[in-house]
Amino acid sequence: MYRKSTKKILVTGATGQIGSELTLELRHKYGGENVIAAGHRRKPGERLVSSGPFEFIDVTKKDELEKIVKEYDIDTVYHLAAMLSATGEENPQQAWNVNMGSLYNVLEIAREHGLTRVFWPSSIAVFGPEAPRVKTPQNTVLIPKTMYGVTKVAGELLCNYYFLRYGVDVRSVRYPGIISSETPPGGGTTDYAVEIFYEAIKKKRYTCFLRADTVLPMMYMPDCIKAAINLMDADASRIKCRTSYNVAAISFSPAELVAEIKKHIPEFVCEYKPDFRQKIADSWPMTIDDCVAREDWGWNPEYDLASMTRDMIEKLKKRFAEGRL
Ligand code: AKB
Repeated sequence: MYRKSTKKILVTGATGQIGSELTLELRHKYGGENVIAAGHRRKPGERLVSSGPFEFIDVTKKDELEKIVKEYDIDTVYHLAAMLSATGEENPQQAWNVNMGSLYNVLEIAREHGLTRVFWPSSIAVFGPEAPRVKTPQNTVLIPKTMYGVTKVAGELLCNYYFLRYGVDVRSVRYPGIISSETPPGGGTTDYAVEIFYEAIKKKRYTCFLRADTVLPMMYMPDCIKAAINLMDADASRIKCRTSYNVAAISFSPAELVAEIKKHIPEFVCEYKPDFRQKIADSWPMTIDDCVAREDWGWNPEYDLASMTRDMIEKLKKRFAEGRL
């Protein structure tokens, strides 16, 4: 039987916070030519363009997506393009269209073209205040209060449906806030935990849009990439959850993060001016129970608050010194 020897991967949302780093890691693993990066409006960084193919597509348009899938003979999709929680509240209709329209297109194309695997990130935003906020379990009530959360719950159900009905091997994790040093996030409620590092290094001051005591689940980028790749590499027999897996790493408040940053930058000062994002944060879990992901496919994060903070500051200080921040 004919078998393709190499995976042909498409990453949508490749210019975004997760996409820009995940694409490079996948290219490292599978070869630059075999990982096609797709973005929409944002200009791709130099490394993204020089390390493999890059295409501009609008993932809400099925024909644009399908053209790339056919042209490159794609068998695996990491579908990351999405609007996040805070921008989603500014334009809920667009958030629904982008998040649900694009996921529906990806799943339909996976069904029609028999794609091998699809990765789609869900989020802790699927939970609302009715769910336990401490050690939020894998299976609990999902009544999100944001449109972003609504699209993530609906998306999880759609993924599960496509698996059960059509056998599409779609896999997902519920990411917490992601902290990264390469590409800043855009439009999320957890974005403060990235902005704070840039401002601490550049200005030694930051005004936080959440209250000092707002504890949220977070994860450092190397663990975020590890979660996606380990889940996609796992044997299908180990994937028992086809909605989305809880994955946890670190939970902290802005005050705890400030105290950790001060160990490296003692003169750093943080003020607090909560805005509309506080309400979103207050509806989300504080800590996550990820025992199912640990049991099923061996999830095990590496970074804690201290090691993440040290690494972020080291990387950003270097870029600042080189005039690249
Ligand atoms: C957001 O804040 O919207 C995202 C998320 C937790 O999914 N970072």
